[in-house]
Amino acid sequence: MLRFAVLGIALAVVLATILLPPPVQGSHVPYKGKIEYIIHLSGEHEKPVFSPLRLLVPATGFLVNLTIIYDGQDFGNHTLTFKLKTGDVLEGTDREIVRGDTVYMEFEVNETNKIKYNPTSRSAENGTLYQLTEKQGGMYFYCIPHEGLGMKGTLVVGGETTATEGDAELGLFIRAYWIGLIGFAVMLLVVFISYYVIKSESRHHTDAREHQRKGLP
Ligand SMILES: [Cu+2]
Repeated sequence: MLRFAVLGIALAVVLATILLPPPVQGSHVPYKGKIEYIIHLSGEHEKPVFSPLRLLVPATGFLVNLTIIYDGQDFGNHTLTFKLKTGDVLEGTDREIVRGDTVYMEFEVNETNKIKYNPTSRSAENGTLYQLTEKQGGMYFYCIPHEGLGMKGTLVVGGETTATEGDAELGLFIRAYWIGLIGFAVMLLVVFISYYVIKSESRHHTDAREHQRKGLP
């Protein structure tokens, strides 16, 4: 009886591994992917700079996550201010960054020429839509106190690089691969366990028969 139960469970697990769809990870996420940049506020040839000064976003529909670290040469306070060609400054990006600070910014590159940005909660949900400045989807950022010293950078959306998008797809592929491999390992384990349980059960029967043959109670 136990043998059939174990076989049944083993079969169910094997069938479940094969037939059930793989778990969909992050299916609720509305964007295509996330790109993270760590920007250091440092100095070069006695001039303050953003490092890197060029942020590439592979395509629209990406969430951009910035970690801004002021750990470099002391130039007084900085800002990482996004500015449109119209002259409008993205709300909240004019905040001064003191040396030793780490500041986070997150925004969603929404359409071909728009970004959605929420300066307060770090979440792009319910943020404000800002028009980008160039046809390619570019946008400037600069430091208010050091703009004159050339402390400027650009955010470029689309066209320039597809490498990160490719990496994102590769990441998903690798995840699916591992899920498959773990599933297969679990299947093998179940088969081995069933084998040993059934084997021990038959030995048990032999013992029982031996027991009866000897005429023991
Ligand atoms: Cu500065």
